[in-house]
Amino acid sequence: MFYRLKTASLLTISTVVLAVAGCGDPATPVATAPETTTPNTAEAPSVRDVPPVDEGVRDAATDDNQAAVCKLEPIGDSKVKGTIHFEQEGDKVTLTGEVSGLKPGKHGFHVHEKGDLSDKETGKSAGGHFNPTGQKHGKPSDAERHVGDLGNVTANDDGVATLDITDTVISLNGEHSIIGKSLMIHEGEDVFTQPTGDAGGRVAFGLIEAEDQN
Ligand SMILES: [Cu+2]
Ligand SMILES: [Zn+2]
Repeated sequence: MFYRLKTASLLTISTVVLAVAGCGDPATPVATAPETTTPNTAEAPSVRDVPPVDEGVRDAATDDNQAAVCKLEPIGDSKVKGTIHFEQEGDKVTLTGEVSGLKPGKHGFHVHEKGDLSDKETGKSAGGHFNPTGQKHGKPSDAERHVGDLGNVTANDDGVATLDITDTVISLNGEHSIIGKSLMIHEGEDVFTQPTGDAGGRVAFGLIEAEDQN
């Protein structure tokens, strides 16, 4: 332990702080207190001073989001729910997940322009299809489409849709970023008519949130 005494002079200021703070072991003489307790007390405040990462202040335009998640909740008296994960790789976004409580068959599936889930009876608070480029409604594969046009999901006989969709128009970053927007599932099939595909009522929606991927 004696080798540590060599550093004691460097820790004089800390020793004073330590003494004032009363953090030292009362049974330990002042001269030896810093060698055992100063490193801890010097580190603890700096850890506490690091501001926590606040997901709410992420800037969709400048952030380098690689992953996002959306928890879908039922609208009105539907029983539709699920969790969708988004992963960005280059300009590709892959959506995976499961949605349950659906009627078997196809259901319109879009990113809508607002992340406002306040209207749980109709889902209208989420606004229309996310369309930052001012184009017409279309299929996911169409050159002209709303950025939010993801086509349909298909539920099996048990009412479960398993998603594995790749899209290169939506993004988790930049002008086409869907972070903070909503994901919407409709009662009926998107048949790609204008203006929004005639997919009928809204049965589930959720906020798309950036996720740390560590
Ligand atoms: Cu929609
Ligand atoms: Zn659309």
